[in-house]
Amino acid sequence: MQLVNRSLQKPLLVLLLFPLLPLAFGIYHGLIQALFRAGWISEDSFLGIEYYEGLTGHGVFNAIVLTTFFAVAFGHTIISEALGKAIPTKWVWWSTSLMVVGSAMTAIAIFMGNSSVLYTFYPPLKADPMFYIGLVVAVVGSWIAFWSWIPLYRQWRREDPGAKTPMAVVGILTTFIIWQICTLPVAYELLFMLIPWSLGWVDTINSLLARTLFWFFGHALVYFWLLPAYTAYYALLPKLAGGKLYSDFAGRFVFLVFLVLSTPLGLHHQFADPGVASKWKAVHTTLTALVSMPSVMTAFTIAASLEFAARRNEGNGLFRWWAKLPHFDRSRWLFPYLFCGLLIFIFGGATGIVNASYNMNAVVHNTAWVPAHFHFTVGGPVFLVILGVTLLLLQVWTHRKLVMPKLAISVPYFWAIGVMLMSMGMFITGLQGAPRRTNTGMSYLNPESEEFVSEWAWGSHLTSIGAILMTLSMVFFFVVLSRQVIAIFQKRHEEKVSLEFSEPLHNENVPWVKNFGPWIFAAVVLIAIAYTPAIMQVVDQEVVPSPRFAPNQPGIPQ
Ligand code: HAS
Repeated sequence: MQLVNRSLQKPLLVLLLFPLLPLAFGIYHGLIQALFRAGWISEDSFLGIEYYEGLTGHGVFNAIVLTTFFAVAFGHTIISEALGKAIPTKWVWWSTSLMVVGSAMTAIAIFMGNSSVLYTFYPPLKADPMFYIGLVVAVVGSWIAFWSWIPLYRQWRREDPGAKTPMAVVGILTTFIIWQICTLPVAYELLFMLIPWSLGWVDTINSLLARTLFWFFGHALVYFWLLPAYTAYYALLPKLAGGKLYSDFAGRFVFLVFLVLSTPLGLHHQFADPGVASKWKAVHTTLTALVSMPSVMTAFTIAASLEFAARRNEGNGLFRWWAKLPHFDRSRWLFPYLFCGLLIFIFGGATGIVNASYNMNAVVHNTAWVPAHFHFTVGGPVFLVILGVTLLLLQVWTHRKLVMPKLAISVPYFWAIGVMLMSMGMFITGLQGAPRRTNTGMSYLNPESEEFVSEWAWGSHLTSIGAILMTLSMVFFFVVLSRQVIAIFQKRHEEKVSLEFSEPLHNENVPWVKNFGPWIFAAVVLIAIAYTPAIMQVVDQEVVPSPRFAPNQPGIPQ
């Protein structure tokens, strides 16, 4: 495959490297939170950053900024390499610049200290207008990237009408079609509700409508995070393992089912909210159960692809073939990033299914169980694929081989063990009733505090040990990354690196998974059915005016 447009190198480096700066803050704050909650350090360790301010940064930088920049960078690379099309540099710069400016505005608003609204920005928590405007600008930047790919894809289809769209392109276009659909409701929330309210143009806000619009976007957001990882699993992992993708049809079907089912199920985040009838929550619960199916299919398809690769490499036995996978092969250092992510995701998926059960959700909602679940998902496969593929894309765009493959291989293993311990600790304390968040200055493990809960000690200590290992893993990652960046500027060792896409073992030819059109139509119809009555019910309710609240002073309007 040919990399067609080297003029994209600079914006691509910006997309890959810029979000790693705020990520470093996000990682630091994650560690501090865990140690503080376990009573190992005092409030002073937050370095003057208030708990909710840091938590807002942790969520926004790690879960929104990093993931969006990565998805766009991965998308540019896939469209360039798999379709062999030159993306107009002008559009890439426009998109990248808006994303950088928007993210910087939001970051400044967070660090000004008056935007501690968390990544969910639920009213009546109110942020500085710059927080919301920055988010809008960044999202528009990501849209422009997607729009620049559409004419290239259509041109590619016209040139070769019978050809199958490459799997990586199916994956990345599905990701961005979902993104385009799901960002519309949150754009409405931001433009017509939160921004006028934060500017003081209107006095009141319908908090329940804002939450509903947020989750209309918010659950699809998790698939916007996940699907670039699935793109790597289907398009890169089988080849990396030394084999082939077990079923071409399964991959295409999985992405297209996600396209239909990712959005119309956000009410499963609002089971505890009054004001939305149970029957609509039940519809969303059913759709949530259905959206687990493409992940279950992925588990089987990818496991079969890995088994095929290992047996090809003389692996045998029921489980012994695992040993024949390239877990520590320096020339295939990316493998453990993807593989460890899959292992972690087994637990992320199982706990997601617990969350999705109406009754069991009542036990775990708003407890430490929920962050444990999402560190097994967005902090597992999603994050490890981002780390590994970022290193890969740096090589692709700068023509430098990875300089420290041995250290790079240690990163996913330390991360995986760390995230397992951290999340296990939070599962335990969550089931014991530990809340998901805590008030500023409150560690439940300070024996001198009135809030001291001795039963949560064991799990919280486990969480802290895990958080330390995760931080260590990130230190290793940043060493590898810094060394790689230095190599880019030392103008030597130029060596072409390309994305190596997997071949299918079974190359089924199923016509109804060839076009996006019918699936987009089905998605829009299903969203209309699942959301229209629920939103009408929320809109019809009388708005109870609420003053502004700040999380660091619960109960005290600001
Ligand atoms: Fe979730 C809350 C339900 C998946 C992220 N989720 C969250 C939040 C986040 C999040 C961030 O129903 C917190 C939001 C907040 O701030 O309040 N989630 C689910 C369900 C799934 C699920 C049913 N979540 C994800 C993914 C995420 C993510 C993916 C990020 C990327 N989640 C919920 C619910 C809540 C929730 C409720 C609300 C909780 C509350 O009360 O607040 C499913 O999609 C999961 C399906 C996954 C599987 C796993 C498949 C396994 C694979 C690995 C195979 C391994 C191999 C390795 C091949 C069924 C693919 C080889 C192995 C061999 C054995 C050979």
